[in-house]
Amino acid sequence: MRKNKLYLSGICFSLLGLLACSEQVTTEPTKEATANIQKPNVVIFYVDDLGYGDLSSYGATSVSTPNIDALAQDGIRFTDAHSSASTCTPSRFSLLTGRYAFRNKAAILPGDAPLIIDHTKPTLPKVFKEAGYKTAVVGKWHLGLGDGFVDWNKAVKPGPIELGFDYSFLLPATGDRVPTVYLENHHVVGLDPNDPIKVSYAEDISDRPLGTEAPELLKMGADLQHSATIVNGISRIGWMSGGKAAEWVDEDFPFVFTDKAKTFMQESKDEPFMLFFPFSDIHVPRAPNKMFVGKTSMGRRGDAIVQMDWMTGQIVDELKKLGLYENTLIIFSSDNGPVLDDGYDDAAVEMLGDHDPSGAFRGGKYSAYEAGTRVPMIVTYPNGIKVNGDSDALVSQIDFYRSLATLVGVDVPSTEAIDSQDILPALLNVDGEGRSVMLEESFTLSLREKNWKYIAPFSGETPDWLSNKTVENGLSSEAQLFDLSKDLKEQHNVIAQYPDIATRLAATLTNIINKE
Ligand code: NG6
Ligand code: CA
Repeated sequence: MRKNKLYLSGICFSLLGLLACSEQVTTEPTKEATANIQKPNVVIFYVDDLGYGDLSSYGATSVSTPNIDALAQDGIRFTDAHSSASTCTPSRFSLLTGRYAFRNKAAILPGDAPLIIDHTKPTLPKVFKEAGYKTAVVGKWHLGLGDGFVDWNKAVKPGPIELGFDYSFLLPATGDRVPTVYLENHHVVGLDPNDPIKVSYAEDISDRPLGTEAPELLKMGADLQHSATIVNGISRIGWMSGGKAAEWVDEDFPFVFTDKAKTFMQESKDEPFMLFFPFSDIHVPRAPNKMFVGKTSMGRRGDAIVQMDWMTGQIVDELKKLGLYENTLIIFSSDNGPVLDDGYDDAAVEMLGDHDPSGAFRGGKYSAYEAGTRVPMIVTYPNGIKVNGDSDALVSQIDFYRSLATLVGVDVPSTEAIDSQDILPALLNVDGEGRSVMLEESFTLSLREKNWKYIAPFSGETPDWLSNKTVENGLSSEAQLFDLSKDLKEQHNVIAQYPDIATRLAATLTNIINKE
């Protein structure tokens, strides 16, 4: 059984300083004491496919992200922070479970996949609930729903509610996958019972035109994979029929999602809350609202970054209006590295100019190289952070689980969240220590140890769509070793010079794999 600990936050930080607070008081609090303690709210902004170099606070000059930059000014800007994987579903799986996705064979999911997290087991939102928090997820899900075949006309479950979120408002899979409807808690929003919705990833059941048949209806062209059912002038992966009244309009996302998040915060302002806010931006299809069109010279992808920055500002402003900003720990990060062409003719490549979405790193989304997982990460918490600035601590999003559990005073047994480490000191102080070793998931596995980066050999078959991509996936049938202290861009495989280091890192990787 877990034991709740009293974790001093808020007031305590200003009175006693950080050190006193990171040492937890292990006695059970009295009722009066608990009433005096203001537990911090937690907001996790989780952008889709945002690269290390995509923010002005991380060096971008072709796009300006003032709202996110203000967070960087006010908190800690991490320079060696990582999503646990270089694709979306595995990263989200690890963030919410504290376990590597390979243990669950979690890969990119179709839009009708069952929920891949076991709802009978502990999860990050359940940790928050145990600490007395209200919890919500608003935005892109992509972790599957239901336990097999989903009937979208009935209650869709298990899903986030069963995983420990009190409220959920979802884009069920990705913007480029059907169903193109919102799911609020267990139900599709605005569904007309006389027009039942059906979804298939196996056969064409579409009652709408397809991208392959009616390209004249499209706002932008797409590859074959993204050329099935057309909704809102955008062809998608998968087929859908019915549900006409429930269709989303992609250009409305910035308002729809921020409104839902604001409402949740307003309704929860008197109790501690945790809000997980995964954006649909800047994943394809990029369809920014007209308010943001033309705001950069980079076309749809750049404008989607501006839109995402605006949404971040809206939510932070609401926290400020509610008087909650000081006592809220905000984490801003991305689920994987950047990609330009991900299936739609949105001119992301042609209009890039001299913008470098990967920053100084090699690769991008899907890649075993650093840019696959090294992403922007900013943490603010005015009541809790002692020293602002840049941190080069090695941190992984898989560590949110144990770090946030410590923050809210919940003990996590060693059998739970087995891959997560408590790195709360690094989240609260520029000098706080991060990890000594860190695993990165892609189509293979890699291991970081300080300046060393080992990439395990890949023996599987690279999917065609991945081989065709311009992004360098970093896969090789031979093991690779890079010294990032001299070769940040992973150009020189030095495995022949340092065979012992490679052997040691490979052994550490095997130990992690065999952990359970
Ligand atoms: C890929 C899609 C890509 C994107 C990705 C998921 C093809 C050819 N490509 O399979 O467009 O949707 O899945 O991205 O279908 S992620 O960020 O959610 O992992
Ligand atoms: Ca992603």
